[in-house]
Amino acid sequence: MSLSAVPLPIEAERVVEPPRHIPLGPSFELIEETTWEALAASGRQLPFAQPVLVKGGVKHWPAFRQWSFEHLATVCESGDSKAPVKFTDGLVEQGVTKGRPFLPVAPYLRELGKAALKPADPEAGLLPVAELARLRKQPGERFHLNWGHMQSFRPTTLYLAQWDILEHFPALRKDLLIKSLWPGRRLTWEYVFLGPSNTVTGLHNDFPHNWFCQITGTKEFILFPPDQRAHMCPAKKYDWGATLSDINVSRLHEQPREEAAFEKAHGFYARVEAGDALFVPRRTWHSVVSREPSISLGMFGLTPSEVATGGAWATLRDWAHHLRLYAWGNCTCHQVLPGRGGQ
Ligand SMILES: O=C(O)CCC(=O)C(=O)O
Repeated sequence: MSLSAVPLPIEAERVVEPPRHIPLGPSFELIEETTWEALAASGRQLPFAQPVLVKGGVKHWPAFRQWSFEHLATVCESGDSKAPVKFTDGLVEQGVTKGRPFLPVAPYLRELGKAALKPADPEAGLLPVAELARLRKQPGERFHLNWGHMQSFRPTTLYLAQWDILEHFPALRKDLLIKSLWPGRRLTWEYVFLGPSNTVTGLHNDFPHNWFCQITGTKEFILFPPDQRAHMCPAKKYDWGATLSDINVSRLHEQPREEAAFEKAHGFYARVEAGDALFVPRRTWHSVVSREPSISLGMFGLTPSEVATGGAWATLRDWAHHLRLYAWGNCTCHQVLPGRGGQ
């Protein structure tokens, strides 16, 4: 059987038994939603201190018009670039990092394209669409999310996350109007997230500011400013450029200590739809659940001084890690084999 004929496990496994206990979780308020026009009129400059969702913020990009699962599948089949790439094996933030499958991308993207034809249930998710519409009329109102949703499925295990697509296909860069989001002198680093509905990216923060752009599909984001760190249960597990959390948003009901800490947090909720751009300030804790098959792009942007400080610190930590002096056997970059340290 050829590889492309093997069915890919992109559907999340549904959990049918009724949950014994549904956590209350943190309190939230809606993220500030705005437009480029309103931001320009206000004179506000980057980097913003709080997360901001620019509705339709990348609708002017060629990528928004052209990038579909089929289009990217065709690109991935072009030239001599059919080589398999390393996927993530679902969550890398919590628990033991497992081996990551190497797969060709095009058949996976075609499966996602088929799945994207099925409409998503507007009532499912962390916040039903009707409740979101009500909250938009009540700015500042605090609310809780439906954590029962997180117990209704096991996160999809096959997720092509944080893939540096432009390294493989540099011609795609012309579809991204990067300067429209990151003007001025900044070093940017772009990567895509390609996955089905019900992918879960666990709670973590990144050291640079990030413009997160949604090309197709919808994702739910929860975000917590750096001052909420006391409630985030920072993990000892190592990841380049990020701080991870021991809170597993998918299994919160099984983590009494983490659940108690997390419940004290106050955060922002954002529903990021196709064409939106979300600004995630540096060190903002966040976790992401996809509602629909998605093509998303993250763009870290660093000034030369941020490269010299944050970048140098991350690089030093990385050297120490690879010299086995720091967090060896407890990281997202090396697979842990039974009875052995990281490999
Ligand atoms: O879209 C996702 O699943 C994760 C995005 C994210 O965590 C990031 O861009 O920092």
